[in-house]
Amino acid sequence: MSPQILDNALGAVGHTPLIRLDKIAASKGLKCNLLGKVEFMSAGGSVKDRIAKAMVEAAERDGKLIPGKSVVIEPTSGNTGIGLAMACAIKGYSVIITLPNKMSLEKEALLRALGAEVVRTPTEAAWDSPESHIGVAKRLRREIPHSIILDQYCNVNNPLAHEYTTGPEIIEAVVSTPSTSSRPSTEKVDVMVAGAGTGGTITGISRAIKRTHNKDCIVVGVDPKGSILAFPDTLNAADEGAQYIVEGIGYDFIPDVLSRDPTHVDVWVKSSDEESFAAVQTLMRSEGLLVGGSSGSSLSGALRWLVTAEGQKVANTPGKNVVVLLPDGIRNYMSKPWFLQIAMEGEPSHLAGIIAQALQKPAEIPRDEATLSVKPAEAQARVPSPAPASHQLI
Ligand code: P1T
Repeated sequence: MSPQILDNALGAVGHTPLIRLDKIAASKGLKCNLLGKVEFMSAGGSVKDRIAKAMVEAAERDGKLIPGKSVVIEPTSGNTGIGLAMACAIKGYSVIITLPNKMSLEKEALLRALGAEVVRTPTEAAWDSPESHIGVAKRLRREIPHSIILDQYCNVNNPLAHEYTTGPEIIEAVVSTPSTSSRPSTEKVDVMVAGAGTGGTITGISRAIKRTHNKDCIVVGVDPKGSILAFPDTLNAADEGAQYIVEGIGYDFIPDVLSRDPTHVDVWVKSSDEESFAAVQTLMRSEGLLVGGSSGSSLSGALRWLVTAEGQKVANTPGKNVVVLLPDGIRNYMSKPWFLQIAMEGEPSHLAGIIAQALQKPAEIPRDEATLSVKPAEAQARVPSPAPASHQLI
């Protein structure tokens, strides 16, 4: 990111860090480098800020948006909506977001805070029914003057945003970190792991890496059980149609912007809610990274692939770089039962027992400890005089 003053928050979209996941790698016995692309550090809090900015700017270049008049409508699992609402707040367009019921209250609250209208739709509605988030968006577009759907499912600027920004950022971070004896590196992206929703992220990053950097990079797609995006289709058969809790990945149709061509996505892994949430907890507790549910899916998918025959060759080679995309942050999910469970009902730390024991002792405080480190006479002398009324916070 430029060290200069930014024109507005859109200047702080993307430019996210690539961070070593050393403790997780060590705990799994991996010799390769495990690296996380941490997208919650983008201005709107997710990887989808990038496409929102790109789609709005492209529509402006094409003369399709008029400030003060245009109404941007978008069906989304929330993050694209947040990016669009942010861009439109800055640029002066109205926004309507159609959002399936399963998506978090936090996303709806953020959207409304940014000035968007939010219409909830039934999660179970088939994508092509008039009740789905896509169907409702189309119905609104027919009725509302000056409205437009930028359509992340078909818009070429979705994968292009990742081909031009996310992919090159990953490549640059890897290439510009020299190999040393204590931290060996091939200085190449050897494996790239990402979940798929619209598929724009994985398709765009794959193109950037394979076309400009390493044509032999193995791109691993992660698709939740219940979705049909993984290829070949036989991978999806067992759980097709099953509901899952993780937000943002998986669909009941194949979006136009997802390339399932094996030259783009080499191999697919199916993920479960259970594994995803356990991986979120590991990312928080081991690496201090406050990521969302689909980041857990990416990590658990990566670890699952690294134990396959092909994966082990990478896992056992020092210096190989495995990059895992971590699409959003826990801000989006703070009220979700799965998060409260891992946060509030997780294994207590070793201090819990010590605290309980300490507090069982008599509550009386010995005289010489009454003011902690300051002796009574000294403490008296240091008591500050009350603040003037104007400084008091009420
Ligand atoms: O759409 P895609 O580039 O494949 O990214 C998948 C993805 C992963 N994780 C999270 C948390 C996401 O929000 C998404 C995609 N989100 C949308 C499609 C959306 O409308 O926000």
